[in-house]
Amino acid sequence: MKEFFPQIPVIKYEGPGSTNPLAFRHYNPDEIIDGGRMRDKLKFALAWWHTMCAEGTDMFGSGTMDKSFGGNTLMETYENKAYAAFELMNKLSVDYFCFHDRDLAPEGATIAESCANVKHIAGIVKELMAKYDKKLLWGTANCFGNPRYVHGAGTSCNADVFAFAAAQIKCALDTTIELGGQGYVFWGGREGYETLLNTDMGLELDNLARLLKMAAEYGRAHGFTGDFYIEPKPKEPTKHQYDFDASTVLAFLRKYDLTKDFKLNIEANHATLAGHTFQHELCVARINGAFGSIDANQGDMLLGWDTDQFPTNVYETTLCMLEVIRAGGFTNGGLNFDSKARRASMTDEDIVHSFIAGMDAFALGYKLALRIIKDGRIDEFVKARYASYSSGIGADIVSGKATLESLSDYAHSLGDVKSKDSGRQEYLENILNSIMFDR
Ligand code: XLS
Ligand code: CA
Ligand code: CA
Repeated sequence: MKEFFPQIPVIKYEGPGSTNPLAFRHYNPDEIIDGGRMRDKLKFALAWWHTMCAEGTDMFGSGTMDKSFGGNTLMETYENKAYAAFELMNKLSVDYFCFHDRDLAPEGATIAESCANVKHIAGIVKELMAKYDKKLLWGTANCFGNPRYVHGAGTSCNADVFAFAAAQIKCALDTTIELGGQGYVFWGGREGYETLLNTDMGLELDNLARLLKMAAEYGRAHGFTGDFYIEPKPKEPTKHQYDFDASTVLAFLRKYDLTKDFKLNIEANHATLAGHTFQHELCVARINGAFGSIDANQGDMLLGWDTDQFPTNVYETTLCMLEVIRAGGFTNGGLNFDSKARRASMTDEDIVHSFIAGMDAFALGYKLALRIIKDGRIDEFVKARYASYSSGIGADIVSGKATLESLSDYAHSLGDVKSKDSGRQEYLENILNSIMFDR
């Protein structure tokens, strides 16, 4: 079989002392960590759209990278993307991948042709999955790129467009099931609005819920046992995306009784666009029993858009993994690199450096998160901070025994109360640094 990246070796673990740029220093796929192999705990996934398709175009210029992989026809190009993807995953010990229908295969003249194209490439992908022992983390449908979705898909003002989106989702879901996918993602794409002067928000949200319900019913009836996810994002492409952040999505899922089938796919860059930290969004998902999967990337804090950079900030990966551990680890979800090499990083080596950087940052973050838990000082501080709720009046509040009157009587008996409990943020930040760096 043709090799697409002949200059790239199989990337090996060489340990923290290595200066070989084509080696892992922290990700050691078969090493046991926290009771399992690192590769099974981190569940890294390649995002087909960025790695196999994105050519570095931006608003001001055309592509800087060639992702045709030597294909002479459109279909051959997409076939080659599949072969190249598995070669990369194999060389990088990335065990999962994620796709949109449109990344796998090009759109045809009709929905039937488009779906046949997806099924054709999925046939090749299925064989490659068996050959390389790779798995599908999640699939999704691109219901935002084609101009027909200018007003949204599930929230479009045009019922024919809604039906078209349903057909596309059915095909993408069938493909996900056929490939044994563990998840199916809905990212709102163009589900949002620009102005309320032309928008019936109530109807749009009701319709979006109808579409999700239909997808869940269809998936369950056709053997899909994985998780459906909604991926929150506050803005881009529309000014106001309906799936603004984790809390907004949870309210939506509860209103429409969708919590049984849907969890959250939290993306780091979307969290920061919403004005939250990545850790905040993960925590909201976790404490609401809705933690599902992660789109691993990072944004640029000086830019107001979705830059989808490979994650290298070890504070972020550490605090992220702390949340993942607290959530009990991944079940159907994993860490999908919804990330791309910068436009100016245009060589194949840059793709590999990007993955190594992201994977090492997460492997290191995982080890550091375990160290934080083992150290125990931060957890102990938090526990002690709320100790007043374990006995006396606090225990009555927590158990539901206390009433407004009983609390009023209690407060009157105190006469006055002062809070002298320091939050000790700097002390804790110093502990965090000490756990991360003092060795
Ligand atoms: C775009 C989203 C998208 C989803 C999948 O901003 O991150 O890539 O992850 O549709
Ligand atoms: Ca994403
Ligand atoms: Ca993104």
